Amino acid sequence: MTDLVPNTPFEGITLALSKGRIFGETVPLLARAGISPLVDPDTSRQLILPTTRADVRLVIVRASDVPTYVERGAADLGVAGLDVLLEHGGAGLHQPVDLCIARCRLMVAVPQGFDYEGAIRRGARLRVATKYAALARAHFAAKGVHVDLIKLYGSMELAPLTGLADAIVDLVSSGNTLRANHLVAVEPIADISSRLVVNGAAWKLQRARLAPLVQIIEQGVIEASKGEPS
Ligand code: PRT
Ligand code: MG
Repeated sequence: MTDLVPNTPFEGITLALSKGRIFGETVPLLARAGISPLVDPDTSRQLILPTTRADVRLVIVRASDVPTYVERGAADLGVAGLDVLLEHGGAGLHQPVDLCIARCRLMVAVPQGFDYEGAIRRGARLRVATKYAALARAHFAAKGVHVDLIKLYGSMELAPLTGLADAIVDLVSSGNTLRANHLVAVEPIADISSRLVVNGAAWKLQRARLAPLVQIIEQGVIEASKGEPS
């Protein structure tokens, strides 16, 4: 088996993934390509995971760190939410495949009963808590709404409940988290899914090395969308 001691040169392809929903939804796509991790990141503390293909390994990083690993060439490929790519900028990254996984929407949400439209009509200055400061700033600037952005790193839903903010900008999938916290979505900002990302320079210079794996993953996405069994 490939030696995975840190700093050991690895000649194969390195794919950066975050634990949790992206890992969970990417694994079945990779399995269609004959690639399965040999270690479960939920039970192991290992961050470099060998796979059933000796020439492919996975590295486990924070979701928001995937673009950095791929941009700087520490990983050849990565899987990142469009939210992360838009917020991060995505410069230097080629995005060949929409994996159509980890779908959700980036939304503006406010406490139930808060008159969002009225506040905007009155030209009120809104305090908006979010992890997505760049996306939120661009959204409200395009609407001509004045906002004080409050940068948070998680649990945005708590901000309006404690008086920290009037509104939040966050991802919504089932809507259960908003409901449980007496919040309501009032405005969509973007439809989100996860994308395969490739280092832009590597995509030009090492296309022959990377393209077969990208193609096989893309094929898996197409088959999955047709509901074909893996
Ligand atoms: O959690 P951690 O701080 O480690 O990092 P992360 O939140 O960036 O990672 P992770 O694994 O939670 O999310 C990775 C990616 O999954 C995101 O970048 C999105 O592209 C995608 N995704 C899809 C989501 C959701 N759906 C989602 N529902 N990411 C987060 N959520 C959160 C949301 O922020 C809110 O707190 O789930 C809650 C709402 O869910 P519902 O189902 O109650 O509406
Ligand atoms: Mg999370």
